[in-house]
Formats: sequence, C-alpha cells, structure tokens
Amino acid sequence: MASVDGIGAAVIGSGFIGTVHVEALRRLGVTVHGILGASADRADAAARRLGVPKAYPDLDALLADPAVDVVHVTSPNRLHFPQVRAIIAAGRHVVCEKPLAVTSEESAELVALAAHTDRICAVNYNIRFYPLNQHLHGEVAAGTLGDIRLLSGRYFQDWLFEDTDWNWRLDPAEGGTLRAFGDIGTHWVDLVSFITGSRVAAVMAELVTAIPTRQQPAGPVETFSTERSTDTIARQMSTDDIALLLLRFENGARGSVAISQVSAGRKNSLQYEIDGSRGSAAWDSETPDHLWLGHRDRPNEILQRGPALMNALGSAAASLPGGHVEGFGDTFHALFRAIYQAVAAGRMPDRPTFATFEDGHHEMLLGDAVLVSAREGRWVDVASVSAPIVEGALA
Ligand code: SOE
Repeated sequence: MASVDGIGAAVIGSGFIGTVHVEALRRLGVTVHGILGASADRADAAARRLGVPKAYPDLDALLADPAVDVVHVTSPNRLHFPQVRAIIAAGRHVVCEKPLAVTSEESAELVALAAHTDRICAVNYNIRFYPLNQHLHGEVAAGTLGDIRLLSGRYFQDWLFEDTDWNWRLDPAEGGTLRAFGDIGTHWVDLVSFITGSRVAAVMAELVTAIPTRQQPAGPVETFSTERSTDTIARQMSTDDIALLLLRFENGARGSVAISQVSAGRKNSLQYEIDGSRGSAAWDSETPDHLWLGHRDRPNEILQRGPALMNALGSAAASLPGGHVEGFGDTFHALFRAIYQAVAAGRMPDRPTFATFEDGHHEMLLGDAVLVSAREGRWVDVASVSAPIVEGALA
C-alpha cells in the first residue's frame, strides 16, 4: 500500500471506541498527535494512559495543529455534525463514527460538504472489514450466490439489560431519537447492503422501549462499563431497546432483522444469512473467522479465514495467517488501512470498500423511515421520507 509515513492524526473522544481508534492507528504506523475529550481532565487522563503527547483544550486548538491531517470523530452522536463540519472547513480528512449525525438534515449537509472537498470523508462502519465480509462482498459481485432473495439476521447485545444500565446513548439529546437501531441496527443494514451491493428501499418497523424507566447516575458512564452508582435519578425512556424490521431491498431481495440491546447473554452478537438462487452464506460476529456456505446438492462448507483461501478483497483486509483469529480491533486496522491508502493517494477510490458519507446519510434516511413506519404502522419507502423527525416519535 502507499506509505502512511508522515500522515498525522488526532482523535476526538477518549472512551471505549476512541481508545480502539488510537490503538489501530498506531498499529498502522500513523502518529496520533493528540486527543480531544469531553473534559480537559478526561482528555489528559486518556492521553497519559495511551501515551499520546497532547490533550487539546478544544476543537479549535486541535484544528490549529499543523501536524494533524486526519481527524477521527468518536464523540457522542450529537457532536458529530458540528465537529465534522468544522473539520472539513479546516481542510482535514475525517473519519466519523456511526451514526454520521443525529438527523438526516445534518447528514445531508455533510454529504454536500464532502462532495465539495477533495478530502477523504469516511464513516466508521467497521464490521465490513472482517476479512470474510469483504470476501463475501466480492463473491456476491461475482455471482457465486446467484440472485439474492432473502437476507435475515439479528444484532443483539445485553449491556443495557438492567434498568440501572446507563450511557449517553440512552439520552435522545445526546444519541438521537433512535437508539438500538441507530447504534447497532445500522451496522447490520450497512453490512448486508455492502455485501450484496443493494440498499434498503422500504421498511416496516416495530420499535419497543422494553425498560420505560431507567436510573441515571450523577456522573458519566463509559460504554459497556460495569461500574454502578447509588446516586441516581429516574429517567423516562423514549428510545428503542428493541427494533424489529421487515425490509425490501433495491435489488428486489426481502429481509428481516431483529435488533436488541436487552438480550441477556448476547454480548455483541451480529448474525446474518444471505440466501441466493445458487447458494447461501451465513456469518456470526462472535465467531468471525468462519463463514458458512450453504448448498442444496452437495455438503455445506465452512470457509475458515485464511489469506490464501479468500478472494483479493478478503486477503487485502486480513493481517494474520489462518487460524490466528482476527477480531473487533483488527477490523479498525483493516478499515483504516483502506482509508489511509486513499488519504495517501489524495483521492477517494472509484468504488470505496469503506462507508462514505452517502452511505452514512442513507442510514439516517432509513432511520427516518423506521420512525414513520413504527409510528404509523405501515410500510415506508426510504425515498419518500424527507420530513424532519422530532423527539417523542416513539410515543
Ligand atoms: C455500543 O452499542 C457499541 O459500542 C456500538 O456503538 C458499536 O458501534 C458496536 O460496534 C459495539 O457496540
């Protein structure tokens, strides 16, 4: 790949995901010059813990640092839009965590800004970068599964299972109106859309707030943290713990997916099955080095990830020899490798394998369609949704 030598980065956000970004950048050979956190104390502590030279006092200071070429945005969702806008205006490349924004009006504006800059603008849908998902994307394009008929699956977690579980994502002002769908459902949809090369055209959705009242602790709580406070206030919940979707894809395929952040025992379990006219494929994020290939007239197969056994896309995303399982952190390394290749080349690839701002915006429009569908109990075409969606939409 083109050299990343001399390309400098900064990371906004010092929590669980910000840390994963810093570690993956280091592994790629990119220098992380500084961190911007929710507060000066938290940023200082993260910079010390991660051995990053600076904690910036604010975004202006970060953008004034001439060593920074690429800014990674891992702050709470509410901040993505203003921060990404400022980063593009300052002429920097940007890698934004999903969701791209909290409303489709914001993400539409970011798409327009991205179209008018030569900077690389990417959204961090990392699950695409498990090597077997890249491989399957190539196989579907080559026709190995035939015409795609059905996509099904789930994305379940349990870290918000108790009413004492808390995180900024539960607050619509911080995370957006949709929570389980926005936080993890869009990963599933982005992934299967990427693999099959076809976006969702229409949706029929049911959204469930399974825990109507939660106990919010006085201080901030990190994602997946198991620390519990006794100093709490009761908060009424309006965001979705569970989302159930029926889907129609642009290529005519049909789909169904269940999303939940309250499924005891399921830590971070994304599963899909893709059924085509020539064969099927299924994958589970908790056993990511195995791809099930289903056949009608011969025994089914398990493809174990191995650089020599995958197509060029799969091999390009792999780092380790077969049998040395690649996991969550490795996907960030593989994704950043693709993004920084584009940064080094100075242009977006013709057909990026990473998610673009347009991909991120499509997920926002789909979110709007999900809200309208759940509220009105009907199928909604994604193309038909443009009205602003306001709080309390699940009521
Ligand atoms: C929390 O639900 C979370 O960190 C998501 O925000 C990530 O996107 C997912 O990859 C893991 O879970």
